[in-house]
Amino acid sequence: SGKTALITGASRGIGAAAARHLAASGATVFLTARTQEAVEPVAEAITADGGIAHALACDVSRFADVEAAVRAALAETGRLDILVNNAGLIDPISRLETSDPDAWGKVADVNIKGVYHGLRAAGPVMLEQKSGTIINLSSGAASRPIEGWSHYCASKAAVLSLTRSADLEWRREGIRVLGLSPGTVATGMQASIRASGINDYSRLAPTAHLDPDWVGQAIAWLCGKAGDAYLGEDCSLKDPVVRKA
Ligand code: NJP
Repeated sequence: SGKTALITGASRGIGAAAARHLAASGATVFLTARTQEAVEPVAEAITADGGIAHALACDVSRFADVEAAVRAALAETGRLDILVNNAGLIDPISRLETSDPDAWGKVADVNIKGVYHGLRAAGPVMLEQKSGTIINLSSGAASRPIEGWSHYCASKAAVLSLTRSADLEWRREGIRVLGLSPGTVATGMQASIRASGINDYSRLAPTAHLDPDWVGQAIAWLCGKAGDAYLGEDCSLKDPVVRKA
């Protein structure tokens, strides 16, 4: 494709799968996670398969890290076509009354602020290019409560809301911002959910889960569609509050 893609949380799970499929489609991929060591093997495997992959350390809860990752991609390829705001966590799962306020805030820092940081760092670059696709990983948990997941449900609802705001402001400038809610995917996150034993999700058999590779494929497919093939929740047309022309 000749495109440049930045994927957060690409050391495993959905992010790693998305990076593999984006690289297979011809994109130069920048894989990020909190440490370079965690993400390096995934990048090396992509390179061994003939792709172009770079591994970077980037804690999405720190804006300076996200900005630096965007700058690194720009320095190498001169552009940024795709951002997958994928990094996220659910631990520690806990009922509200026993939840740890610091841990609750950490989930908000990664799941909500991390996505905002990605939008804030990539947005100006894509606006300048007048093109780009951003995919934010939300969840079905955005629209319903799940016992023990108050932090996660709230954060994923915020991701959808951020997606709507960015899409409203940027779609006319040629940038698509999509939210993806894939369902129950067989990754390390599901292992945490099973270990918590707190609700029905923890009893779902691993065979009832989606393969993260399929979700990665879906992400690459969405990114490959032309700008007019907009897929996603078309909320911005319902009752938009737009800036004055
Ligand atoms: O998660 P997992 P998934 N800064 O645990 C990274 C959503 N989702 O693939 O730093 C930067 O395998 C971490 O890297 P490391 C979900 O909410 C999932 O299942 O090395 N990166 C790792 O690469 C999330 O938004 C399901 O620990 C940070 C990655 O994030 C996304 O999909 C269903 C970080 C997590 O890998 C990927 O989830 C659904 C930080 N501060 C939505 N903290 C599902 N699995 O069922 C963590 O609807 N990471």
